Amino acid sequence: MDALNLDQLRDTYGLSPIRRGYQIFEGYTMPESFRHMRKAIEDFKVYDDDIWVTSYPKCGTTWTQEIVWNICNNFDFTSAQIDLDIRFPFLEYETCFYTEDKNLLQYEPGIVHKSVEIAANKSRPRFIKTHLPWELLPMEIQSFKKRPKIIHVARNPKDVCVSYFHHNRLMEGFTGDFNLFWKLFYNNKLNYTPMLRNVLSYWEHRTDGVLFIKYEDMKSDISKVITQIAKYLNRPMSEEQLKMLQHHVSFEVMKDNTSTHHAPVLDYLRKCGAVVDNDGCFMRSGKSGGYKSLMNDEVEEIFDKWMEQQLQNTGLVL
Ligand code: PPS
Repeated sequence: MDALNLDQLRDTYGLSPIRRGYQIFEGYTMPESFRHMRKAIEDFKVYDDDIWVTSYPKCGTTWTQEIVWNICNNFDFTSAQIDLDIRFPFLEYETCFYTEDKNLLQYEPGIVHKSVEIAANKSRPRFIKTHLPWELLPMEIQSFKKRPKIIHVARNPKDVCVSYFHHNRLMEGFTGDFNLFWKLFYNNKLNYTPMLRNVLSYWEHRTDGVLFIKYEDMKSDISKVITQIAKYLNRPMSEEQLKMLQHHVSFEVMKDNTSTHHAPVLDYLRKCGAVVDNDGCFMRSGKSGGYKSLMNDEVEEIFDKWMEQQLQNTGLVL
């Protein structure tokens, strides 16, 4: 399938009232609406005491955010009941779900529209989530003029692809099937792709103070990763606090914790007509290796070769 066909198919199955088109910025595919806020993000004022969680979508961002926020907020699980999107704003939310339609904007829960401004005006220390690659971050970070804490979480691309497929049907108006979706992902037609280039853009900066963690390590030993994050953030914690946090961020507990489900945004997207999978939920399966439910051996082999090629000589294993 050639690139032109894929562009057409993406526009047939991947557009909605909150997704008008796509455009390339610094070699990364983004919603075309990113052009409205690129300058504001480039010029975004950064503080040394900011705490950023960065990731390619579906790598464990929400999980990491909940851990980081609680470590930095004295394990105050009562205040943690406030919606995560408010506690820990998503810098480019407005780009992902863009509309100027006043009929739709009336339903916006005050989190999405003007997200750059919302993040800028949070009280310090600010907690900021972004899926942007290093090359599209504020210039003050790229130039090391400011040195906020940056925690990047990565995940195996096959699981990411499957999780992103469900996400696109839940939140981004994608009406196609997985057979089309993986080709769009693999051929860098989806938001924030090329995925591995995005991840590597942070991997390359792990010696410049970026903490790089993996979803798979969180699955296999969450207390070890929580301890690693707390150490990076210079926040000592007791054994008891560690145990409480471990419980609070377990999949079973987070699945019932509506403050981490993006419920207000999902409600808004539903009203915008962007939810295709009406039975889906944000906390979906929370497994490593779950990609096998949708990805056949042939596609898996294509992904394995692609990963091997992209990651060779980088030292990164996903
Ligand atoms: S997003 O939309 O990009 O912010 O999504 P993100 O939070 O990065 O990733 C969502 C996936 O992470 C899973 N998740 C968890 N897994 C294990 N334990 C916990 N606590 C947890 N919290 C979120 C979530 O279920 C998504 O993965 P899939 O494979 O779709 O289930």
